[in-house]
Amino acid sequence: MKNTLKFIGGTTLFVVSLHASASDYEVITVHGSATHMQDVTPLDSQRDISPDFTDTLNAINGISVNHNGPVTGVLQYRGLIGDHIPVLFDGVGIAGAGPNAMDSPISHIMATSNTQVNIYKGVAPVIAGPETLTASVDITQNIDWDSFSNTQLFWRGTDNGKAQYIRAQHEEITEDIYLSGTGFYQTSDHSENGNSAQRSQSFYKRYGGQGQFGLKQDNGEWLGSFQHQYTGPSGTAALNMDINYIAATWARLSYTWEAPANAEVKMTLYGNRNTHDMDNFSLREISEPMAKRLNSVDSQLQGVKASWTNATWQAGLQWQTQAHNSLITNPNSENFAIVNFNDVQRSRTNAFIHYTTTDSVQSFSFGVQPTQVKMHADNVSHHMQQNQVSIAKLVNDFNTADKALSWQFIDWVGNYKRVLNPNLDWFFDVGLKHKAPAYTQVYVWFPLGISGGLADGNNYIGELALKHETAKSINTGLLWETPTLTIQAQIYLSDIDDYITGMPSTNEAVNMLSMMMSNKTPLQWSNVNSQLYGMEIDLSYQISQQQNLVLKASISRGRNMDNSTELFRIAPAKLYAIWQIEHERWTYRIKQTLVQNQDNISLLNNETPSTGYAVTDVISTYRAATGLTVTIGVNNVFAKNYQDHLAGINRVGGAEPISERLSALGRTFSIGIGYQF
Ligand SMILES: [Cu+2]
Repeated sequence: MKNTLKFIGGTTLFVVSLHASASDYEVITVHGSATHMQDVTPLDSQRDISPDFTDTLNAINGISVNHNGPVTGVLQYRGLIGDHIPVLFDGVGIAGAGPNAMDSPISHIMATSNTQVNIYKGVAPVIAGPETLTASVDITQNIDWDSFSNTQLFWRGTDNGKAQYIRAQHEEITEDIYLSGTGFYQTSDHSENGNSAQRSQSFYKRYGGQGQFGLKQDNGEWLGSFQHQYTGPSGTAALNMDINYIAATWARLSYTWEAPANAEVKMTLYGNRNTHDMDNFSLREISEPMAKRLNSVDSQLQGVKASWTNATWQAGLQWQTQAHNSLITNPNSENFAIVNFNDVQRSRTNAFIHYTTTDSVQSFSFGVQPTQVKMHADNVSHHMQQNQVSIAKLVNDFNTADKALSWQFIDWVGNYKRVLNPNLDWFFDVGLKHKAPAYTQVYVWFPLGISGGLADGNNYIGELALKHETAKSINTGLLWETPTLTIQAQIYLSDIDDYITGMPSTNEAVNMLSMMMSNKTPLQWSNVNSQLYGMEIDLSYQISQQQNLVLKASISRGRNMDNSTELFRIAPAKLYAIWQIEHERWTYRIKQTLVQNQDNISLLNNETPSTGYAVTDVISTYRAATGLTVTIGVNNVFAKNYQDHLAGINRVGGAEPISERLSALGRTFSIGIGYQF
């Protein structure tokens, strides 16, 4: 292990990291930076048997993954879900193609040797980006210039899912040039639950590649990356359709100039393009041919970000624009065509200034960020608009409405740290932060099951008059550190005015159509007042040279204060215990997960209570020879059949009951072989 000192956003951050040559990462990765609590977790592609790194993400305290399909995980952090919690890649965002988060942000994470999940816990400073209501999640791939050229090969097979994962990466590193190429392939047949029954729509297939380069010059550095990922036929049992394909490409190019007076100027160009088809008949049974639906969507995003940093100040400007289209057709009916998003555009401009001051006992940072979000949408159409009065009204209402919208707001964030004694730090964050609506919350004009990944089974309708969300947040915590024991405890409270959630629609035409099509009363995106609060405790104890114990506990609540109800799909209380034992060439990890039952449910979103569960995983790594590691794992050792509270609701049927939560993986044996040379 080595300590690297990084210069991030005007604050000095100590990051404990291991080069990813072996699979033996330390488990706990909680850190205090100069003024913020921060969590840095290397992506563990060898020990994590989930296709989308859910095991790694779930084990970060405060994070949970809501699953609508095996490769369609929607991140939740401290009760904020989906569009409420932006996920960045190297500091900038990507636009997903689908309005239902089938290509959710975390589905774009590709494991390279240097991929890390970075979270500003508490109230993220403005340098973490605009439209982060509280915390921010950033998936980074920092180049390790001190490393050496190498090739990494990894293969894993898991028995009962017949899943395969293959990954290869080559890094070429000289003093001033870095080149890396990574490719991966993963596929799985239907997997089985704890009762050995087939899990509905649990198959997937993905592959992709990434190239990364770095070039050091006398007083500057170029960095670039390009990623393409293709998702083939993959199930999403919690949604009305499955994935036919998702083709996702992104590119980033940045230049950092070491400016005079110890300053740094950085410029980044970034963009992505995703195309995606989904349907309700290729991969699942359908009752009648006229009910066939094919939804073709695309999205693209371009942006530029520039910043100037010195020891105490950081200032910057960012602009990005994204565009979306969506067309629903029926392959058995030539006329059938619902244009549900037509050239929707969402553009954002923000500026930020951030100040940090540090002395031997305390640190303080303060930031301001004015942001403007603009959206517009072109006219829509429906094949029935000539002969159905209600549809004609909705098309006409939307097409004649003023669809050019804008929101302005200013974020204010203060972070404070005080050293109480040599082992104990106190952190306090306060923030007033904002977020404009997602395009799906504004421009859905026809009642459809478009929920931005909530997948609650309801039909939704947009609201052109939505206000932006305003979060007033505080977060405070203590960090106790000795050579053998680290304890961190945090509590948080966010009062969010105009929080956007679905409330029963009062539009008669919409309600009638929704009842006619699917016998459901739709929800309309609405502003309500909400509150999120909770706590987290992280503990790491070095029992001996060879043994380490980690405990992570989290509790979160989300309340709609307007009608005193619970927010939807909030993670229940969780406790992780990880006991790691090193013995000669072996490392054993025993992981115990305890999840409480969840009775705090949202009836409006058809949510039902869930029971708690306990699951044990055992993963052993054997260092067979230099560079050669073998990982043998048994996940869910006692073959517990359980449904996680955040699992999607089965809308397909199959061996598992319809309208109930999808089961988790049953007992799963896996073997992985990694070779680095
Ligand atoms: Cu989709």
